[in-house]
Amino acid sequence: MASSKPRRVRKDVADAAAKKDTVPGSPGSGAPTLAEPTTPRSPLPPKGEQGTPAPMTPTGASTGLPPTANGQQGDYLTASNGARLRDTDHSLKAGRRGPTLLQDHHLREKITHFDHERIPERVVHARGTGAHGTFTGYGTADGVTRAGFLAKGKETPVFVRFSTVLGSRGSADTVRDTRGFATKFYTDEGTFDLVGNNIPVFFIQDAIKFPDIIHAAKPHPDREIPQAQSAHDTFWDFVSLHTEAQHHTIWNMSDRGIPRSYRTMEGFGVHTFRLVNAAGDTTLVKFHWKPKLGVHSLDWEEAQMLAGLDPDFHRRDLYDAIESGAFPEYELGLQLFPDMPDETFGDIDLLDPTKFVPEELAPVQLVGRLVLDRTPTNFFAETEQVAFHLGNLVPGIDVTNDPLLQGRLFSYGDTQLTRLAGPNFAQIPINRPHVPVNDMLRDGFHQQAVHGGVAPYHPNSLDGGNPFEAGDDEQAFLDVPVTVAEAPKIRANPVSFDDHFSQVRLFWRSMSPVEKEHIVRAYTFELAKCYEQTIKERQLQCLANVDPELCEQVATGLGLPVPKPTKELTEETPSPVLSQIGREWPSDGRTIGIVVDTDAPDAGLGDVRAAVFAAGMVPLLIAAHGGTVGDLPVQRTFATARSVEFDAIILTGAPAPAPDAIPARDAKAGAKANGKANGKANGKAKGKAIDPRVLLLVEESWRHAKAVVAWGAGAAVLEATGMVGSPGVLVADSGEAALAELQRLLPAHRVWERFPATIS
Ligand code: HDE
Repeated sequence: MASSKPRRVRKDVADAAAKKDTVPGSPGSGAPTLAEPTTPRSPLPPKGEQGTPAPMTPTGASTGLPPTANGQQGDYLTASNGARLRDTDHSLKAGRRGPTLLQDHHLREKITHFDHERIPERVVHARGTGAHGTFTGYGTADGVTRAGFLAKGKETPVFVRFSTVLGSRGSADTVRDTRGFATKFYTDEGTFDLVGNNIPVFFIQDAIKFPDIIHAAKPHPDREIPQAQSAHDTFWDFVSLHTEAQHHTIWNMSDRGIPRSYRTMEGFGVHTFRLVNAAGDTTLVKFHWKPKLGVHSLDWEEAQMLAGLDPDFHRRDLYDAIESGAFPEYELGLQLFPDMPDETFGDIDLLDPTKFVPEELAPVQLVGRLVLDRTPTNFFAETEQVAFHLGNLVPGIDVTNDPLLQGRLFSYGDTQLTRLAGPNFAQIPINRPHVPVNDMLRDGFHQQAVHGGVAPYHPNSLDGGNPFEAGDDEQAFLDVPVTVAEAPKIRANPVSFDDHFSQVRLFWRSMSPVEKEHIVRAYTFELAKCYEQTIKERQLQCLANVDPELCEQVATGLGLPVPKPTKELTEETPSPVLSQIGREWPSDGRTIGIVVDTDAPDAGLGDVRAAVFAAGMVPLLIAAHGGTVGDLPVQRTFATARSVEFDAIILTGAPAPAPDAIPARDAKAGAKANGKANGKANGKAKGKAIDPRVLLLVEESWRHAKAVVAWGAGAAVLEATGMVGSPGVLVADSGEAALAELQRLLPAHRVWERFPATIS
């Protein structure tokens, strides 16, 4: 019979067991498992000023908890119930060599939680990165909208998530793809989500086609390749059959498909929205984001190299810029159109999301400024759990009947039900409005609120009629009472939606010769990756309907016949603003690689580095080994530096190869062979061998049209590569002069004249 007395461990038995079983370093042995940490101390403070905003309850009231309240608190490791833990390194076993006990609740909790750490990634835009910031209104939109966050001087906290569309969460940043640019404005009138892309048009005109385009663009269902690419048969099969996709596709094939940085990328709301002012007057609008640093892209070879060398390139660039104080900035702009019954502007149907309105016809009016100045404290909690929704509108902004927009109004809330496991995703801290929430939504998975009252229905008398509906003059959101024409139910588009080619041609004609060449190369590359001949031919037919020269060049590259157009080639007026080339941009935040010879550092090195920094750029010293040169830190070594990271190179020396890097005999033979090939690129100048990694760095920079300047001993590198005299490759008299040359070259982003285009 079991004893009714509580069981006690006899001290003498416990002591004996401890003695027998104890090994140094095991719990209970008296010796710590590791030398440190053994003393409880406060958890790490949030990064700099980066504490998340104090958590709000779903009713908007602050919990009064410190900023990290949803993270770590207190000194001791605890279980999820708050009980302090003695040991988290060993499971509870029946003896040292015995089986693990089911009763080990800490083991089960730890592993169960881990087992469920992953949530489904977004079905599109899975790969992304986010940042916090502030939006400040200029007050210039007051006449057209009553949205309070656009008022003069009004500051609104925001969270932005940038993304690619096709790739999985772990895919590379620099793939050729559309980029998402989604902004959550936590306004005083509720949350407003502007969920845009870096391309102002979309693949399809009706939301019902979204699963089709995405199924076609995602990896093939049998082998699940290629990852994050459009260069495959199913993509080109769809876009060549469904020709309304051709406009978006040419933007993707242009340099816009491979942005240099999220900081040099435009954003577009794509659809036409409707603004309403205090008097109730309406205006149609298209939203634009204009980056302060201008629009700039990678070279295709750079993009491909980066996908392997630094798949996190855009993510890193964003964080580095913010953490170094070079805060990314964008201005919000509006293209405004009279709200006429036909919802067109000139002959452009404003409800067709495959069309844009050239800025020359409707200028972008700037209405506010966005500064991103804080990186997320926790990627999962913020960037991964943020849930955008086009239905998050504020008074003064309403939707139109764009059939793509209408479908999106459904999709964004719906997708979170699976991704964030239930209907209460708006209560997750990053999604919480910064105003009181007083909804009558109740219960559901992961409900965070403890709702009071007994009458979550309207009207009620039991809760005193609370909460009340807001009157028109109490900041209520009003649906604009747009007249809906009496019309038959029908599955069809407006006739104007049938024009699939005129704006593709407009875009092509707006490109500079070098950009046209890039587009030709992109189509040729992508189609050459397709296996099916009929798909290539069908896409060539589409290109024939865009422009004969484009079609001919791509067909030549593919070795296929050039088809004749089957549509009239309309005379489109170019929109010069679409070109990224030919304008000048600020050089802020650009990364300058400074090559240093540690054996003979130039005396002016420190001054140049300081001057680059003072000019608002990021100087990175590159040398044969880590450590310091004088008192300057070496930030990259020849082993870790690749040209793709830098916007320009300054050569302050001609470092010799490491003594044991290349056997002397081979170096000589190699130099001889190279010398024969091009006369100069023999890795030697004036008899001195140069580290081949430096030569590679400089040659790649040259191939990618980047400025390379040298002074002093650095000039020998340029001589060795045979580049002197090439546009944008310069030998200066001093460090100061070298920097001045760089500053002259950088505003154009690249030295485009180095490769004169052969296309007109
Ligand atoms: Fe999206 N889109 N989309 N989209 N979209 C999603 O929502 C969808 C479209 C865009 O960083 C999903 O929360 C449909 C246009 C961005 O979290 C999903 C249609 C534009 C993001 C969805 C479109 C976008 C998304 C996946 C056609 C530019 C990333 C996860 C009707 C104006 C947001 C999620 C973030 C994400 C559906 C078309 C931009 C499935 C049905 C046009 C930037 O709901």
